[in-house]
Amino acid sequence: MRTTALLLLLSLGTFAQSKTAAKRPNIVFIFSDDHAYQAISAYGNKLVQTPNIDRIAQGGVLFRNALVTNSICGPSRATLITGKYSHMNGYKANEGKFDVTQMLFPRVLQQHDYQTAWIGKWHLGSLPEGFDYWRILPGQGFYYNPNFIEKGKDTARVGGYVTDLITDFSVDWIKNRDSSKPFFLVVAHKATHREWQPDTQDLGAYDHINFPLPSNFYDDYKDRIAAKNQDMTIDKTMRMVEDLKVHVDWQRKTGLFSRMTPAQQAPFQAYYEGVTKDFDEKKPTGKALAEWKFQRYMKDYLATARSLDRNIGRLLDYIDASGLAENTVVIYASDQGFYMGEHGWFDKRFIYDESMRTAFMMRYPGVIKPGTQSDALMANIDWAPTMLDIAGVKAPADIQGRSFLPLVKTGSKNPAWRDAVYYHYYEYPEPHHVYPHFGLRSKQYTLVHFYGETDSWELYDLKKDPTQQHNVYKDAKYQQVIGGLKKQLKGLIEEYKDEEAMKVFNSSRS
Ligand code: SGN
Ligand code: CA
Repeated sequence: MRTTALLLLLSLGTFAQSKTAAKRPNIVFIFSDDHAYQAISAYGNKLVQTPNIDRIAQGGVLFRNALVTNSICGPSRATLITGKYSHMNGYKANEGKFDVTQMLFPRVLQQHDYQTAWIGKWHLGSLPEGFDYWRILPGQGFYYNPNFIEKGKDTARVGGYVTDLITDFSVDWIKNRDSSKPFFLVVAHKATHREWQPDTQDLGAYDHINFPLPSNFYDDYKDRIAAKNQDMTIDKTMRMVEDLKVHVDWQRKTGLFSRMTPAQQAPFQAYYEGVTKDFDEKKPTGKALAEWKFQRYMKDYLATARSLDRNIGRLLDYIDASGLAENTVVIYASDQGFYMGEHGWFDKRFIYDESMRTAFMMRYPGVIKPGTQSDALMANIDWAPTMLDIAGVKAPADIQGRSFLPLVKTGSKNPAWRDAVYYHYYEYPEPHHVYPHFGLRSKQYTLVHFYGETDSWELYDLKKDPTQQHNVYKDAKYQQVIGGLKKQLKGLIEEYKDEEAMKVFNSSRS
């Protein structure tokens, strides 16, 4: 009799446990590459619409101050999966092999019975760990007919357009997963990375738009040594053939074009021959050339983003139609911000606004009220601990970020939060000659120290100078502010244990 009761109790226990397990939310993390918040309608862009990305924001929260701690690809990915700064996870630049033997939060999820998968661009040198399934692009990957490396299988070339393929693989994985467990899936797109090759159906989608030049397109970089030293202007750095597809040798089909099938190449070639004709007729030089390049850049970049948005719509439709939506958190984020002609630039890297600030939105039915917006200084070190929080798992002590869930939950009472984000960038000189630098960003200020071949400081008052063109570091009026911010910066360097930065900070003579 007693045994039966015990058995009953035990089985009830198991039932209760599996019920809680079943209730733990799934997490779909859609991660794009170089997709600027300026290019997203949820962030106020009125020239092009991104209705599907906007759906995620409308269904939950949009972060207006989501910041990255080192604005390039590999380091951002390493921070996503460790919740740590580059100097702690060891991946400071896009080079070498990321150490996958360290604590990775997806592995912690696995230990708590989550199924985990990474599909798409990985870009960390080593092969993934902490994922039950993965299918990744080697390195940067290709837009057309890319190769994929699949867990346990050989590398294979797959026919099609990369954004469609990554979405197809993701939907298939969700369909075929073990549905007795909750899951965490990263859908890691290649779009909208350079060299912006649109899907053939999107060619010319924005040709009717004359994009306005950013107010600081012709920035003179006065009083800014690092901005002067960079090699990332649309005018000088952007390449006519590879980036802008003008005068491509279609016979020889070099580089990226070499992978296209004749059926893919035909509309592509016809379209860019039209672009080349326009160029040859106008023969732009000087400012006219810089502006011609800017228009072409915007059109190709945004056409590439069009497929990204459409495919995100397809994934969301599947999540909704399959009944998963109610118990699935959907996140959209870009690995960093990107310049859309501000300061005359493309690319990223700098602590300045357009590269440090990234798109981030999250839909969490029943927990976050649709249409919520947050101005909190949230950073990519917070992404891992937030996802662990969603899964009900305690974050390992060495994670450096914090869950932002308490800030945005329905009925949250404005809990205490950080008032500045620490930043440290390393990769120099190639590919874009941006000096290494560290600094902080608060709601009002950006203070930054450039080091290595230079020893210089900059301060921006973001309230008075939102386009960050006036370095007021030497301005007498700001000396007191600088004293306070330097103390705060030193405190952050200590808190995050950045020994290299501390040495540089202490030896700076300027
Ligand atoms: C490539 C690009 C660079 C870009 C880096 C890093 N050149 O080298 O413009 O900054 O990737 O980008 S390209 O001609 O090969 O496109 S990241 O997003 O992976 O960090
Ligand atoms: Ca990137």
